[in-house]
Amino acid sequence: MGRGMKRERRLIIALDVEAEKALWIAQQTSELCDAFKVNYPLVLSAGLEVVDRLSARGDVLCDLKLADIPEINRLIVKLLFDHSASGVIVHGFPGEDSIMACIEAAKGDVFVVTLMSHPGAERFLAPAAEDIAAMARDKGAAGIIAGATRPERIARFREIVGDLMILSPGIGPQGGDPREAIRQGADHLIVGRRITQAENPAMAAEEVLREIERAGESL
Ligand code: O7E
Repeated sequence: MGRGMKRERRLIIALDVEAEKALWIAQQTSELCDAFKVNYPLVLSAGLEVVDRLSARGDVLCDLKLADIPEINRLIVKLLFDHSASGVIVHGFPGEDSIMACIEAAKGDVFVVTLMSHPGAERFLAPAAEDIAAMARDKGAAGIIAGATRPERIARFREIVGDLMILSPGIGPQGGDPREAIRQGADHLIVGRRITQAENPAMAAEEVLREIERAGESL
């Protein structure tokens, strides 16, 4: 990934499964996505070596949603890039010094979470999300995360962040519509269970790719 995530497929696959299945899915889908995303369930069960192993198949985005003081964020970011991560995801609410520590320590992209996709995000994140997006832009993040379950907010984030990347999770089981997220300005969809729980993950990924293409054509 270096600095600058690919924007060819516009799909990131969230590998929230155990290690052997994650590696198997990565093998089936490496040509169908721009990156794999790993989160705590995989990293805590398999260790950071799984990031090294996955990186042989494609770019790996480490989604540990860092939310600590700058000194600790810096140590974690360094560890993740030492294990071949291509990008990291951090929370924006701890403030600009915590974000800056990540950006300074990163050897790749830093993405900042703005508005999450679940219902509970309404109370604390929804009122602060645009401010967080502006901070991510001003501090030099590569992009932001904005849930597909509130597509109308994505259009506003796009106005705020200009040409930064917008990655959007929450489609499928969480209720977000891939076409709508793309139409409102998302660059990439982050998709987990719809692909990882499918009998044929590659076919499920191809189906999502067709939806992304169709949404792009109707813009
Ligand atoms: O619902 P699924 O199975 O498609 O999985 C969604 C993935 O996206 C899962 O890994 C979860 O951690 C992540 N996600 C959300 O679902 N909602 C959010 O608001 C943010 C994320 C996320 O990926 O955050 C950082 C990118």
